[in-house]
Amino acid sequence: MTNYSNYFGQILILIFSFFNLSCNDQKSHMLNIFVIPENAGSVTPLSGVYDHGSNVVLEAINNSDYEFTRWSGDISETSNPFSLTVESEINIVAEFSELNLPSKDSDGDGVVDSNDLCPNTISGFLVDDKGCKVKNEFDENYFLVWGDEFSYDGNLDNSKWHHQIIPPNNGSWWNGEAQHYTNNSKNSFVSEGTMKIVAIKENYTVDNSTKNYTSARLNSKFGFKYGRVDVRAKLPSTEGTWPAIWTLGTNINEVGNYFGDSQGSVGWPKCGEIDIMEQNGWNKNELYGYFHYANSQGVYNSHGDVTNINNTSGTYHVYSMEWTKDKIRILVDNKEFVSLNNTADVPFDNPHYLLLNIAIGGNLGGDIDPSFSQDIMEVDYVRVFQKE
Ligand SMILES: [Ca+2]
Repeated sequence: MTNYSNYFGQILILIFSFFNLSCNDQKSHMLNIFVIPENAGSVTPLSGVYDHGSNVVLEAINNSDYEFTRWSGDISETSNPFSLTVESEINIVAEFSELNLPSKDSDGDGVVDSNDLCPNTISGFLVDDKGCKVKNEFDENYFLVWGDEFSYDGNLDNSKWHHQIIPPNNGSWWNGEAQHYTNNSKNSFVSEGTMKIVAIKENYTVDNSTKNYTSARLNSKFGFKYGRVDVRAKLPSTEGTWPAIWTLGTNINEVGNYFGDSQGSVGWPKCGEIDIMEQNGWNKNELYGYFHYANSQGVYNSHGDVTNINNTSGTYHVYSMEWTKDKIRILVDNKEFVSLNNTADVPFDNPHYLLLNIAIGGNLGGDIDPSFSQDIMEVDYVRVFQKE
């Protein structure tokens, strides 16, 4: 009798072997790669499907502030790169750990984490040496965003200040003023913790236009919309000096100013002007705070007031402005003396920059003391604050 069972058994083995062989030949497997912590780094290659028997070289690449620790999941390895043969579906975890870097500054405020008592400072605010925002001394809702303490010597900090020196009105400045503005260090410099703007009686020629006085007119290289400005200053006292601490819209199209046409070109008075501090040349016991602007019909308008003040050249006063979407207030020594409602009819919702200057003569300087030789505006600090 033929042994069918043996014959059948051999066929079964053959079929099984063939099936098994062909399966293994064509089989592919999923390689799943995970990174912990998620933002700590990456692995090459990425997760994917690999043929059975493939050799894969895994390399873990750390992001800054992290280092690779080990491979885990279905394997346990520390070498990197690491080579493995794919023979089944495999899950691999690349583990990283955060470096405890002495130079790490998580909130990017310039103070390293180990010294930072306020490690989550919002970008845009300046901080003290403890990494904490600097509160306004008059209003705790405001924090420092820009300023100059003038704690250096020599030329003004070029990263903060622009000298406006091109006369915009046919070789002259506006308002019949008698000076040229220069970037000469004798007209503006920093010493002993304060910045000096010095108006000097001297002949000076620009483009064939000669004036008998020089001075400086500074633009902040910083524009801001809403906030509080505090400038602590002593003012010149000589008859004919017209000191000013003020703002213009960064969209003004005035030739030679810092912003040029980079933020628009609407012209004056559409750009808006806020006079935080002005004095005339003949009464140094008066202080002007004024707003000049074009109303919503494009018509020039102004609003302002005058207040009494004593000893502006002998003692420091703080000249301030608080600007919100609802109101603009002008203050001296934190006492408001004029304000403007910031309605749809006034154009004070675009960024402004700061100007500091001494003009000589002209509309608000008036007659110049014939014995004038020079006079100074001395500025202890300029600070701009905003709310969070
Ligand atoms: Ca920090």
